[in-house]
Parts: sequence; structure tokens; C-alpha cells
Amino acid sequence: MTNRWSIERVELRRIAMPLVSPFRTSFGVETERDILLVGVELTEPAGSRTSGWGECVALGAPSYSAEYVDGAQHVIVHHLLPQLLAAGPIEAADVGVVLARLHGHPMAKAALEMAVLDAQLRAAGQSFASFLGAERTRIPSGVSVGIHDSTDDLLATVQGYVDDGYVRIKLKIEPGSDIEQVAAVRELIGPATPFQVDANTAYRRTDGAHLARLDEFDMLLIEQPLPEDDIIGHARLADEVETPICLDESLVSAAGTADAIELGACEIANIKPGRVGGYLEAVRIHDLCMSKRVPVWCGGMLETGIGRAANAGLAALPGFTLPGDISASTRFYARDVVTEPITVTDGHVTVPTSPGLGFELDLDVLDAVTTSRIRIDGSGTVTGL
Ligand code: SMG
Ligand code: MG
Repeated sequence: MTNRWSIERVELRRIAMPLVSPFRTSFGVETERDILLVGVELTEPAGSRTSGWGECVALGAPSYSAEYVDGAQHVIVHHLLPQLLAAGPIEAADVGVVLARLHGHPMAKAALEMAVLDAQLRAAGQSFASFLGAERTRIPSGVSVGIHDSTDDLLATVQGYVDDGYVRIKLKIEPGSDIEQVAAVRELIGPATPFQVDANTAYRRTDGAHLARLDEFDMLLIEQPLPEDDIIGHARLADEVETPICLDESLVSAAGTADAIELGACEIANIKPGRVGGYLEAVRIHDLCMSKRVPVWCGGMLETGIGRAANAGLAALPGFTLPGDISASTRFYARDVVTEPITVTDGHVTVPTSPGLGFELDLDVLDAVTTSRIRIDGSGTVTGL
């Protein structure tokens, strides 16, 4: 894996993926994903060629974090790629190092690193899981359930997922849609089913007593109750509430995660490769959390089969002791862009073993959902396709 590759060509492809049902969180409703895919073609000095794909998890609007898909595409074309092309031959581990001098944009950076990783592993004939040293061949699958207007509708949705075999339920909450809904879901699924909530920053420091009312429902964790920059607030909340506090939006690097853990703000970590600048930083956070005995799980950003395959490889690492948001492709999409969309059997997802990140594109579907394509060659020239 020490080969270094020259970037011959990059393709930026935007796809429109309608969701099978609207997904509502405390920061808004998603009905369709506008996703940026990054394809790379690489060559090495001896002449061999390889190619790979990455998926940028930025949403259409800067709602979950500051990044959004148009901005991600812009920063890739005008800033990240020029920097990467100027660096000469690279391997995946160099991408984050080369791009570190440019601030922010972790999701855009992660997509580039992911494409190079996929290409490089395909050339080596190695699966992502084996590259990472993962030992598990299947991982438990959790599902993320959006905010519903009616509790009856919510219970019908949750029952459907229980019937699908998901081993863990995560419910989105916000002020006004929390305690009663949690009580109703807990009653439906019974005491034994792992259950957690995600507030996507919807509460304030003064909500400690309110959130402590969740303690009686034996939740696995409360995910990101407070704004992303309020680390001290999360630490105080962790003292006020018995249910473990898990950070999502707040964790953007291994160094920041170490601080949050030391401050007592992060009792459990949601690891999302896009949010932290790539899969390699995600692995560093996993290693750190293992050494600190902080349980981790793999989050989701409504990825297609490209991102989900990679997430499944990552989640096979030993520190991922809690079920992740790696649900079946059909949870969000009627048709996926890969030939073997993720499925859930017995509540588990099989970790891909094929070379690369573990997917093959379904080119017919991909073309059908494509809304735009541009190509950038090794000298930085951009052409519309
Ligand atoms: O990918 O299964 C999935 C969705 C998981 O709830 C999920 N993601 O904050 O954890 C989170 C959200 C972020 C995206 S909401 C549009
Ligand atoms: Mg979250």
C-alpha cells in the first residue's frame, strides 16, 4: 500500500435521490437527497491504472452542519483539487495531510480521500474492512426514525422497522416531541430493545431537568442534545442526566474528541467519517475512544450504497460496540446506485469483502439519477459532460 498515484482525472457527478418517505429532524425535513459523488482515475509511475468513487455526505442546505452540497462541489473544484493536484503523486493517507492547510470542509475533503482510498484498495485487491484490520463479518443494524406529527403514525413506523428486524431504534426528538413519544415507543418495543434518541442540537443548557425525565425509559444514550460548540454544556448535562450523553455534531476531529472526553462531555461517540474529514480520521477517533473506553457507533447521513458499504467496513472495527445507523438501502431509497444495495438479515448487515470500499455501481441507475457531471483533468481543466 505504499504506491503513490497521480490523479489523471476527476469526475464530479450530482445525483437526485428521492426518499421513500420524508425524514424530519429538529433542523428540518428531507424529501430528496442531492448527492455529490466523486470519481477519480489514478495512474502510477509503472503505468498501472485504477479508479474509485467517494460520496460526499453534505446535505442540500447548511442545516446539519455548515457544509452544503453546492459549497462542497465549489470548494473541491476551486480549492481542494488544485491543492491535491499540485502535491504530485499521493496515496489516500496523504489526502488529509495535503488538504489540512485549507480550513474546514471536512465532508468535501472526506469524499476526495474516500475516492482515492477506493481506487487504491481496488488496485491492491484488498477490501476496506481487511485494510482496517476489521475482524467482524457482520454488524448489528440500527434504524433512525424521524419526528412524526402523530404518535399513532410514529408507532406504526416503528412497528414496521421492528418487523424488518432492526436491533436498535433511534428516535429523533425536539422540544414538544420527546417524553411522550419516547414513552409510547418504549411501551411498543418493550424493555429489551435497545433504544436511543437524537436531538440534533435542539435543547439548551437549562433543559437538564427536562431531559432527565428520559432516564426512566432506559435509553442507550441521548445524542447531541445541545448546540455543537457547547462542550461544557454537554459535560454539565452528563452530570444532571443518568442516560449517557453521546456527541455527534460536536465531534469534528480526533483532537476535539479527546478534549470532549476529558471534559466529561462525551460518554459515547457517534463517528461519522464525513463530519471528521474522512475514514482515516474516523479510525483515529475509534482508536482514541477504545483507549479511553468510550463506546462508539457509526452514524449515517442517508448515504447511498457507496457510503453505506464503507460505513459497514468501518463499523466492523472492534471499538464499534453499539449498533450504528447502517440501515437497509430500502429504508431511504427505492433504487440504489449500487448493484448490491445494503440489506438487513436477522438484524445485521454483512460487511463487504470485495476489493475497494465494497460496492459496484449500477451504471444504468446511476445515469438515470444523474443531474449534472463535470470532469477535471490532471492539469485542473474543468469540462462539462
Ligand atoms: O443515515 O440512517 C441514516 C440517518 C441517520 O439520523 C441520522 N442522521 O444526526 O445522526 C444524525 C442524522 C443526520 C442526518 S439528518 C438529515
Ligand atoms: Mg445525530
